[in-house]
Amino acid sequence: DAVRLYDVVFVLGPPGSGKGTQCARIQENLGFVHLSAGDLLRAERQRAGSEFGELIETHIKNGSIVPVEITCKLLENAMIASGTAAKGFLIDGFPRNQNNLDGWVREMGAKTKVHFVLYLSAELEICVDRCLNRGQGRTDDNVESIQKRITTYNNQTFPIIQHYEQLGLVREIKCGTKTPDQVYAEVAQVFGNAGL
Ligand code: UP5
Ligand code: MG
Repeated sequence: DAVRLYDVVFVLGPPGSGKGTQCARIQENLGFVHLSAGDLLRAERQRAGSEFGELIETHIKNGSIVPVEITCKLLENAMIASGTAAKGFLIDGFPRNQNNLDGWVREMGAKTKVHFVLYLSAELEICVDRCLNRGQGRTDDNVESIQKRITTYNNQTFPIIQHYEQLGLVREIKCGTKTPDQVYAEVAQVFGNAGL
């Protein structure tokens, strides 16, 4: 059998920058399937019989990053489960550190083409407010966890964005003071320019 080459766009940016919000719109309008690594980990945490539930919750509360073996498997399973209709996959909130990137390249590098990284940037104070006001009962939407998420973002995730920047693959949209509609208008342009 020919190996299917999955089309992928990574979506990165600080906590609360609007990754999930924009991915929902891209999925609806452009035919991509939205896979949030955080949502997949939260679902695995709740799954009866999961051997990883406690480990995942500890990482989420501490704003630290779950080992790539777990996250990458959840992503690959979700890609397989979504069937063949998807135009491509938006991978939201991954890869977040060097371990994630190495694991992805090892397991998925030959099966995927990463077209670009959509980088949603926003001032960190705005991001904190958005997380605190989200009201979805997330165990990491408290001041202490948010501070830890931001530290992890600065120390571990931003270098991954810089890595892709050096490859010419980053498309940045500054989102802090824009409405979701205004951000989406720019997102749609980025995808259009990429022919996606
Ligand atoms: N909002 C959105 N856009 C707005 C706008 N333009 N103007 C005004 N308000 C706007 O948005 C956040 C809130 O802001 C919402 O209320 C929204 O309505 C509003 P959202 O779209 O949810 O932002 P998003 O960037 O998705 O924020 P999220 O909190 O999900 O980002 P994180 O990166 O912190 O969370 P994630 O779920 O990706 O990860 C959580 C944890 O899981 C990590 O800390 C880590 O512990 C673990 N994890 C891993 O270990 N590995 C992974 O690969 C992924 C996650
Ligand atoms: Mg999200």
